[in-house]
Amino acid sequence: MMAKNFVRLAVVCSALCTLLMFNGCSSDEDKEPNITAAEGLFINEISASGDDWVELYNSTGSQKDISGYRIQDDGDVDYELPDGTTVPANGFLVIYCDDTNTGLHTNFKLSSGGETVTLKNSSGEIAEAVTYPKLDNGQSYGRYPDGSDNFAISGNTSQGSSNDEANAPAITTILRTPTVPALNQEVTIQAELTNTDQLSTVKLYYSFEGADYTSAAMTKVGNYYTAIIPAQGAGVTGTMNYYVEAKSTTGAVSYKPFDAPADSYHYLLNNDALPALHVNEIMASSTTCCPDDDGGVDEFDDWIEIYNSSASAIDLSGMYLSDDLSDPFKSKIPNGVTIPAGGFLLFWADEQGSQGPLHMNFKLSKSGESVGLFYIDGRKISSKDFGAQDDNKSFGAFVDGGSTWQQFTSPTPGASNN
Ligand SMILES: [Ca+2]
Ligand SMILES: [Ca+2]
Ligand SMILES: [Ca+2]
Ligand SMILES: [Ca+2]
Repeated sequence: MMAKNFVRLAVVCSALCTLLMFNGCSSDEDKEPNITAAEGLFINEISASGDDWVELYNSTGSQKDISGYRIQDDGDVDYELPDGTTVPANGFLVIYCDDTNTGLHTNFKLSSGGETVTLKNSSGEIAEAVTYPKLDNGQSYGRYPDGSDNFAISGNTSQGSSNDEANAPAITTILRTPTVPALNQEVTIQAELTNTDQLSTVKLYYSFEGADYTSAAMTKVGNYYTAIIPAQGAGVTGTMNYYVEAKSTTGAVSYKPFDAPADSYHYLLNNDALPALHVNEIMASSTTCCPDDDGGVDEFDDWIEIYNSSASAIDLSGMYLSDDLSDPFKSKIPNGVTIPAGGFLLFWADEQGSQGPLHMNFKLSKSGESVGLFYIDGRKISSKDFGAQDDNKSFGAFVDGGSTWQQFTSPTPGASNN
């Protein structure tokens, strides 16, 4: 995964360098030929998050046979379209990038972070290449109008049909301040949009504890459309759900999250007493110490030990671990994870969630950073900043749960440090 991303990054960089180099040249002969555009065939729309697909558009009045054409992303492999593949006159053809490797289904997927899709003709010449940006679920990158040189991110997709009707402003980012609201505190929601030429309205919708959604117009302040969710009153606890809607003057609508209101963002107003849990010991660089338990293969991964100093078992379901104290919701602890009274539990910081519920989606930096345990509402339970670490030595509290930390040459993963 890392290696693949690195290769992709390298390819993007080299493509970018090439582009910059061509920009500096005045000679036309350095430019890539755009064979299909001349032929009226276009990569017209790309979806790369959730469902990955590429839509081709034929702007001419006659059917085009593209048997043997090849399509490729930034990876090393390309995919040959089968015999008999055609794009109808003034019509569209969808190629599904779902890694199934048959018919109109390619042997690769697309990166939601952005990359280049290349179409080659049956002679292997590059017919067209489109570099798309980061895309979220429900968004696509396409030509407006169909077959033109004007690209935009749309908050709506139009797989297999004209882009024009679907063109909607796209909501790229949503921010919440504060990240972890206290009881009876107002909360500011900010939305960043792109493709706003035809923007009509931006609205925030919010609902507390399952009530009907209330809408609030979002007004542009700096780069962001902004609205406020009011404070809910002293002592009021519960769940606030919210989402953002953007409408174009043509009536096209987009949402974030894209399938709102079925899906929404939320925060929790909560005043539970925080549990007696402690970040107790960490390992940030292991080569020989204490491998994890995945499938009998020794993996010398980073880990975090949590200590329950109370006299009762504690259920950690829905709490969070993070290596960034400003991003408490980084890695959610799944349901069913408990620590017995006075007990210890090891979490693996290995970015290998498929290895089980105790595997978190971050690693610890040998050069030092922070690790925190956060409650279900994002409030901090326990955290520790640490400096540069030596291989195979841990850093932990002595005594368990205490505030004085030291290096251990004999780590005690899952057991007392005392
Ligand atoms: Ca389309
Ligand atoms: Ca590490
Ligand atoms: Ca592992
Ligand atoms: Ca320990």
